[in-house]
Amino acid sequence: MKTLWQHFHAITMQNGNYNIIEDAAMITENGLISWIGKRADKPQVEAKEVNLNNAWVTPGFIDCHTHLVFGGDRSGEFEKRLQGVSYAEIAAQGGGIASTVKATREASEQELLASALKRVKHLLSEGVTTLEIKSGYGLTLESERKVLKVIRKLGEILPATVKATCLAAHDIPPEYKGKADDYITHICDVMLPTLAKEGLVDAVDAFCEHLAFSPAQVEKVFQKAQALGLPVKLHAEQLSSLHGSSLAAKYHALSADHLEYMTESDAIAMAKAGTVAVLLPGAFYMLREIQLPPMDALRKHGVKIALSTDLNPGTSPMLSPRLLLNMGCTLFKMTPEEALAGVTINAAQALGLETTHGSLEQGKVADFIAWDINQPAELAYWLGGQLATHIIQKGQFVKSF
Ligand code: DI6
Ligand code: FE
Repeated sequence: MKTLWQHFHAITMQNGNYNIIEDAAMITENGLISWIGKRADKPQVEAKEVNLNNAWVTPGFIDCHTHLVFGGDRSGEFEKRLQGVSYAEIAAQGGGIASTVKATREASEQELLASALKRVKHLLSEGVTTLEIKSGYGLTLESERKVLKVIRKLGEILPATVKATCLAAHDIPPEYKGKADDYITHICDVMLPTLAKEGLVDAVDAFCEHLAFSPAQVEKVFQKAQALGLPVKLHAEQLSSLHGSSLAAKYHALSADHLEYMTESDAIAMAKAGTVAVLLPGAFYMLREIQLPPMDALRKHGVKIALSTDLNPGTSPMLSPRLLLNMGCTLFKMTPEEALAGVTINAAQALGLETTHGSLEQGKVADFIAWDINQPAELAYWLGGQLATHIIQKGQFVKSF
């Protein structure tokens, strides 16, 4: 059955720009967009008609970097940081990622699923129709598998496309303290091959930083991922410059993420490789960072820029993709148009989904949001508020407000 959607203005995001079609119409069929254009030009078809009441319509939002499956609660750490204790100090005292690892290992699959559902529903009600979720709070084969299974389950039950990334190289687990190389060997010889074979992994990530893994250690993980036919991505240049983003580019990574400390030479390498720069202003804001990602170098060399919540318990408890748009603009000096590209077409590319998702074009998946706004810039302008009126995934209403 076809559906004809009309009486709306489309912000198509084709080619990364707004590419607005005023007074648009769209035909969807079997979950895909079979036609989109000016209402006056629409073909004659037999279809169910939906009137969107002059809403503005964007592609569904894509959150391409989250850690939303975890046990425990770190709001107490937030209070500590407000009293002046740094993120690194908290980590050194056994808090930080290690405390979430402990709680995640102790939680059952059911508990992890229930708490993740509570968080993810906020993202979905602000228009997220595709998201990536990382493991990385288990750090043993069994507990990484448990988390990845929860991620697969979320993909089955949510009205959203969910990609699973294995981030076993997120931190050095307590049983490998002082033996990071041995843990990397375990990841490469046991964890990745096993989890990949079980069909639980769509991509492989690592945390390249002084307090986590060196570029040489990350490279071993990348080589294994490549041998298993899995795409890679990397947490790089968040707190210091180790040129992890250039290493990511060398392995044709889908994305390098964070990037505050990246250099122009990293940007050149990423542009050449087509590696997307995923910026995470939530973590920047929560950690009160002051070093901005090199926006001019990214633009100059034509690196695609995506934005993501980084939803995680330690550095970015961000439940709102619209607040993310605002932070991309206010903190990282993006334009509202760049910010919107960052949560649509460029985020799709960061997940390897740019041919099927991220813009309103014929042949793409019919994931879209209707907004009660008068100008596209309002999406990034209002701080909070309920602006979405309808969320449509694969051509079906998921939620109306
Ligand atoms: N960078 C981050 O910002 C998160 N992970 C990472 O590699 C932090 C994760 C946490 O503190 O729990
Ligand atoms: Fe992250």
